[in-house]
Amino acid sequence: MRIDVIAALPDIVRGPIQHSIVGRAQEKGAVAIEVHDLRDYAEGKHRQIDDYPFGGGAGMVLKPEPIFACLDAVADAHGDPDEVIFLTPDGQPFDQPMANELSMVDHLVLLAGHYKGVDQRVRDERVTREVSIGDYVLSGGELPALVLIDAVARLQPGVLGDTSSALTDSFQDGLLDAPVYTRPAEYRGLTVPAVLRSGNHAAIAEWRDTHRIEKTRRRRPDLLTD
Ligand code: 6GU
Repeated sequence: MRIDVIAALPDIVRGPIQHSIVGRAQEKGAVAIEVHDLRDYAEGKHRQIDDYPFGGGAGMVLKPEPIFACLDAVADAHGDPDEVIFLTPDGQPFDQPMANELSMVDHLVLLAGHYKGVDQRVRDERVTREVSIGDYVLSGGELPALVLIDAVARLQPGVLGDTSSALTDSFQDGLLDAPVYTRPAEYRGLTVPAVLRSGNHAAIAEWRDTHRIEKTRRRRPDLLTD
């Protein structure tokens, strides 16, 4: 899988992708990520990437030319992407089914806006999908792009040590995870539920199911009602 990220502040994206599971996914060749600095595609002495909004109003708007130029350069070098995703708070809410769907795509472009937004012509002509990571406002799409990359990279075959572990995640089957414990079995008088140490796999599975349903009912009843 290939992911091209186009960003006004590329350094925000570059740091974290070298670490953790996303870094491991790249080392394993499961995903290739390239981060493009929008300013590299801007013209003129000042390499300006944003400008005032027509009609007035607060905040700056990303200019169309550098974005079109960068998208063209990515397509020339690597072919037309399957999706061009614009990260924006007015997009479709990101969730696990969307992560699963995007993880099966060969080539994604992520456009991380900044300032007040991007010129609508980019959205009309080039963006195939608009995605939000939740109902709150961030100052740019860079952190949302990282969130999407992490969620998608960890689903690539061979990236997680245990291939079944992605399938047992919270949300993967619509329920939250059960509590987990590790050694020591007793710590400061706090013990691990005996069933988890019993070796009785059927009893352990039942304990986990019970706790997943109970936790989901308590914390996220909305997940149980569909
Ligand atoms: Cl994708 N972008 C910004 N700027 N803020 C957000 C967001 C995206 N998702 C939630 N808040």
